[in-house]
Amino acid sequence: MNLYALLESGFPKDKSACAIETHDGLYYSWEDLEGATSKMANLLLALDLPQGSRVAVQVEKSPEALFLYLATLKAGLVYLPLNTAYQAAEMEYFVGNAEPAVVVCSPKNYSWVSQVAKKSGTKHVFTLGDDRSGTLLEKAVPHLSKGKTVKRSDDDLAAILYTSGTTGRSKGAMLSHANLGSNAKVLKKFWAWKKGDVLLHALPIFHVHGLFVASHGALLNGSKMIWLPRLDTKELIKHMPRSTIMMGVPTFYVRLLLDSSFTKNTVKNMRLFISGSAPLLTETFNSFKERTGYTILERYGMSETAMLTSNPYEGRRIGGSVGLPLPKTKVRVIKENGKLCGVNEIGNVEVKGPNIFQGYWRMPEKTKEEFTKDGWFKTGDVGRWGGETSGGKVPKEYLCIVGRSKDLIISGGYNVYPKEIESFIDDMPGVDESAVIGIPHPDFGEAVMAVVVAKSGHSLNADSMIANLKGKIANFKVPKLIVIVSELPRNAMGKVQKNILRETYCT
Ligand code: MCA
Ligand code: AMP
Repeated sequence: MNLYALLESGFPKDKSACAIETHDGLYYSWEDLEGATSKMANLLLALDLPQGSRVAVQVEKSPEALFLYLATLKAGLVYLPLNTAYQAAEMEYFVGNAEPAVVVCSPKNYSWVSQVAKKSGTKHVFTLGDDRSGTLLEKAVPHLSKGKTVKRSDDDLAAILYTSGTTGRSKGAMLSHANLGSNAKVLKKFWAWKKGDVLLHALPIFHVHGLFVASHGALLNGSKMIWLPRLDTKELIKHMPRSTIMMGVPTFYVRLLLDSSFTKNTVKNMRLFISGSAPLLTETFNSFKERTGYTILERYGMSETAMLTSNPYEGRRIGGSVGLPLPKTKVRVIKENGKLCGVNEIGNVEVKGPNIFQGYWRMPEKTKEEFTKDGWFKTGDVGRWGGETSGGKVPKEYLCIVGRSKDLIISGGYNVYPKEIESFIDDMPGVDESAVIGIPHPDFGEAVMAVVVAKSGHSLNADSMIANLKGKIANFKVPKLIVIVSELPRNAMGKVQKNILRETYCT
């Protein structure tokens, strides 16, 4: 079934009801949402693209950007969202790898993005601004505001999400209509979406969390969304009294707690706070409970799998645990020798279920490596069942994520792959070598740090290196700190010992 048809089955009968309210006071009814989605879908259909064609989108958050996602589904094409922070070199890689038939970018980026797109053979480049400007909407105007949803089977691709994955360069995780649809249905029930729910939406819509978990929930439940372009604590506090659900990365909760105007009164209408994408510190979990009386529900997932586990809606939510496997999803924790871990034993987390992706785009070998022979996906996360957190004893059915076997930094919910940053730093003049690690950060949870060795006879300046990197890679990947050293610690095999660097800089 086409995922759009599934989502549409949840839209309310009263089409004049509000589907989206924006921060600047605009109201979009369900009729507006369906009409704009159909117009854009009909525009895409008029391009007469072969099945499986990708629509790559790098635009600022707006209701129209969400309608473009829905239109791509409705037209049976494959949606490929891209972080707005990506710069030319990053876009060249994604567009070159995915070879989209359509690219949609912000009007302000048209000159360079269209160059990148043309280089990869993309014929159709549209623009879409966050103020309803751009050629996409202009070209969609003459099209009908009604139309059939293109039939798609369960295994047909709905979206490709680029992720650093467990190793190597960014890979496109291929998600089918059924992968996303099954997860949306499970979450609707598991989190007890109700009539009258209002979702406070301040996440970006180019990742699983904001695009699928949050938006799908509201759409499938026919619920209104209060649509904020980005995290702005004051705006969250302003709109929260009229909302019932919020989803955020841990930084959302850290920042809310720093604001003294965030009180019990702010949350008086809320029923559910959900956190994910990165570990929520038990300190934040406890302080939030103390301030508001609410227990944050933490859940765990990946781009390749959508949501895997969640603390319960009814029942005990435990700080430091990501909860129980979701219905239909199987989770196991495995020792290095392939045996199942017992309670409180640490091992690799592997998963199975209808939500697990179809593989990495054009990387069959990589895909094979990431699955076990008996079909379990290796998450690259390290966990245990039960045990103890600072909140007390954890029941044996609850999963705790204790680390990662993959060399990955998660900063404010964004993944950063150290190898990629190291290669940019190593290419800089005067640099001999570098090692990138994650260090604790009070706001982002983890922050990127680089330890760099200069070539002999050269001197390096950390500040100018940071400034230089800002022009080349997405800002969230740029190290917040660069330290210049005379050499990197190495083991007998000559491998850089990042554990020693972490011990040195993480305290
Ligand atoms: C912005 N900066 C960052 C980050 N965001 N640096 C490191 N990590 C970040 N996440 C940079 C800015 O460019 C700026 O740099 C400086 O840090 C301060 O920015 P600030 O204005 O404070 O940032 P912000 O605009 O308030 O954004 C912070 C944020 C945002 C709200 C945490 O990053 C965010 O919305 N993160 C959510 C990511 C997300 O949705 N992840 C879900 C992935 P300068 O000072 O140089 O200009 S999906 C997923 O992980 C799975 C499937 C799951 O389980 O959900
Ligand atoms: P991505 O594939 O970019 O969406 O990132 C997925 C990764 O985020 C997972 O493999 C975990 O390492 C991490 N992650 C997501 N949710 C949580 C959570 N609640 N606690 C700890 N790590 C998480």
